[in-house]
Amino acid sequence: MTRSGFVALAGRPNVGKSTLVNAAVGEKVAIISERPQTTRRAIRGVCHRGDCQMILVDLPGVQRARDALTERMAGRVQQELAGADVVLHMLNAEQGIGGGDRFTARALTSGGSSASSRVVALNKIDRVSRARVAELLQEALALGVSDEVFAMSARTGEGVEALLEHLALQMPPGPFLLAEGSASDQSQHVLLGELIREAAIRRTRDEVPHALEVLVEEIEHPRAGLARVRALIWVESTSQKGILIGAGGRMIKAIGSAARPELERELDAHVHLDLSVKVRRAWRADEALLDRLGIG
Ligand SMILES: Nc1nc2c(ncn2[C@@H]2O[C@H](COP(=O)(O)OP(=O)(O)OP(=O)(O)O)[C@@H](O)[C@H]2O)c(=O)[nH]1
Ligand SMILES: [Mg+2]
Repeated sequence: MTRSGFVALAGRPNVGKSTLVNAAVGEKVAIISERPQTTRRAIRGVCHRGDCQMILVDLPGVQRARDALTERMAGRVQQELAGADVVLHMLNAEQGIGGGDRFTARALTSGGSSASSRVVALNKIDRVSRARVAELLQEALALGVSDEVFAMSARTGEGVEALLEHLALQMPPGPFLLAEGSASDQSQHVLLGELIREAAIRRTRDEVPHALEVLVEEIEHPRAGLARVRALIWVESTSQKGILIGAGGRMIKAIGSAARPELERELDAHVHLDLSVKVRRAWRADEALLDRLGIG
């Protein structure tokens, strides 16, 4: 008898939710960066353990909504948490447990889900001493989210398998929900756009990472082994556009060079990448546009 279900990942920005999803799936389905609020969409990553199919739902970090974009992100988090078989609350050992984690813990414990359907993971234990891990595990228990607290490092892989095995045991009996060969539910256009966005946010700072979005307009295969990808990077002001293009076009070239190997791996072809930067004022407040981008 097979088992299957959804595990939704809750936690502050930057705790390593997307890193864990990629580790569980065994390929890159979600982008990762040091900048908080990297993830904007709910991404379903497929993970098989024995006769169990787990669908890990990577979610944006919980935060205060400031505009239509972040409001949609927060709304989607609530919806996914309510619909999951198990909620995994992730904590960051490097930063310690703070107000943001307690806020999430309260939201999870008041949400009507039973304690048995919640699990806590203390991530980034590669950054702290064993004694500190023991201390943080006690603090994690005190959050009251779950009695099941796992220590792990999504980066080194330590503790990841034990966590996944535990999660798999929580999945209810049922047929597989997604085709066995698929790694995620994202369209190729969205995934390629995300890979380009990752290259761009890793090279920018302050408000710029939050102000940019990438739209893949066209993926062509002019001949076997060659793909042509045309993408637009949106920013919100002309000064941000200047930053993204850079002196003599150096920045946009660097973003393209960093993204191209990722796209090539994904498309299994040599890639011609045509990137342009466009100012789209207040796109984060444009509801119709956010619909088109599939956010929320
Ligand atoms: N040292 C260490 N770094 C980690 C670990 N897991 C993730 N990171 C790093 O932490 C940063 C944030 O990781 P993400 O996976 O993007 O975090 P997230 O929770 O998805 O963040 P948002 O999408 O913004 O909510 C990245 O720089 C990762 O490389 C870990 O176990 N150890
Ligand atoms: Mg993320």
